[in-house]
Amino acid sequence: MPIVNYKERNGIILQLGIIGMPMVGKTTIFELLTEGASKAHAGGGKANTAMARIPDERIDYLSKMYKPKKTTYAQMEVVDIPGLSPGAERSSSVFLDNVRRADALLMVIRVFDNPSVPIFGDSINPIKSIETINYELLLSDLDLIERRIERINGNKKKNQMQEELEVLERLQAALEDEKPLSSVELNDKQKELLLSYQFLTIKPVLVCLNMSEEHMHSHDFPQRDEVLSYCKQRNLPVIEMSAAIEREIAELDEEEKQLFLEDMNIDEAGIIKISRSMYERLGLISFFTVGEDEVKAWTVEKGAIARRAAGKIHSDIERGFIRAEVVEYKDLKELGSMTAVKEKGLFRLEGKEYTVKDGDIVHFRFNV
Ligand SMILES: Nc1nc2c(ncn2[C@@H]2O[C@H](COP(=O)(O)OP(=O)(O)OP(=O)(O)O)[C@@H](O)[C@H]2O)c(=O)[nH]1
Ligand SMILES: [Mg+2]
Repeated sequence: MPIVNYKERNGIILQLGIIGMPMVGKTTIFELLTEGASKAHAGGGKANTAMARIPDERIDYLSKMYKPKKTTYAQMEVVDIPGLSPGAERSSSVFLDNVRRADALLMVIRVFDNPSVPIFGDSINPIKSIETINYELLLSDLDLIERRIERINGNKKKNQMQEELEVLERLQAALEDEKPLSSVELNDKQKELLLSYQFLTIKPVLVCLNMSEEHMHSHDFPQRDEVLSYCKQRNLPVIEMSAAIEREIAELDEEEKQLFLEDMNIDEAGIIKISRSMYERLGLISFFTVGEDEVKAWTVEKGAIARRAAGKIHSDIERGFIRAEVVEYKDLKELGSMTAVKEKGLFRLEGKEYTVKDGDIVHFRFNV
């Protein structure tokens, strides 16, 4: 499991950083994810940042059902991170700083073949690209660890820092072995110790293979098996998509889009897979609140109890929590109305220690 500091992030929006070699489709995917959002086009080597809504067909459905004044999807912030310059002495600080800030990384890898887009390096080589990018992140962590170890060794109170030193040395060994820090088994106390370092290779990574139209049609590309098994061995989730196709269909309405995807032999748009996969990787779930005013998706970590979920909405609701009225989305969808759900006895009252599930529709009773 990745080390994620939920405590620190409570109330803060998730940030997904898009990284990759030059000219692989990063900005195209950024634009797709943040379609329609107001964008802060930074320019001058700075990162572009914008909000992206996390597509969720459950929210689409609930919104049709309740016809609320407002429909709110879960959101994330997406950053199009420039400045990865493999082969240079060091990656730019713009690159590293932005990676450091991100909660998760989308690694865009070029698979598409397009004679009019220059290739970085000698040829299109997904495994080599993944290795090169990982190496940049690894070097940055190694650098940090070496400096810290040096400082501890030179410290008069070195004896009191034995535990930290031991962990750092284990991490150093992993990095020297070209393994990301996320692969190192640590206990909770050790994880706590490390949170302050903001290492890069503990961040959850999704690999996005940016394929061409022909690849999508045939569900294949050169060395696909090798690439997939390479990622599997390293516990890297993979999303196969074509940014170019998705850009083409972005203008279409939902129905046309679906037809087009079917025609292209694609089960689901890549950008939907990206947000779902990121949620999974970060151990997050959504619960919903519904009504005539608003239908809304809320994000909490898996395992969150009802009181905490209430606190996402308002601290008053957390403090004055009485009961959570819970209905499962799948029951509501199956039975078609809240009345039918209640008649079937599928409406529950839960206490503050109840563990919220993905897809719960919740109404909190509280008093202040
Ligand atoms: N054929 C094809 N071309 C693509 C695809 N995705 C992106 N391109 C093209 O590749 C070029 C680079 O795309 P960008 O999205 O700007 O790539 P980038 O990674 O942001 O590039 P830099 O920011 O310059 O490093 C553009 O001309 C895109 O139209 C794809 O899936 N298929
Ligand atoms: Mg770009």
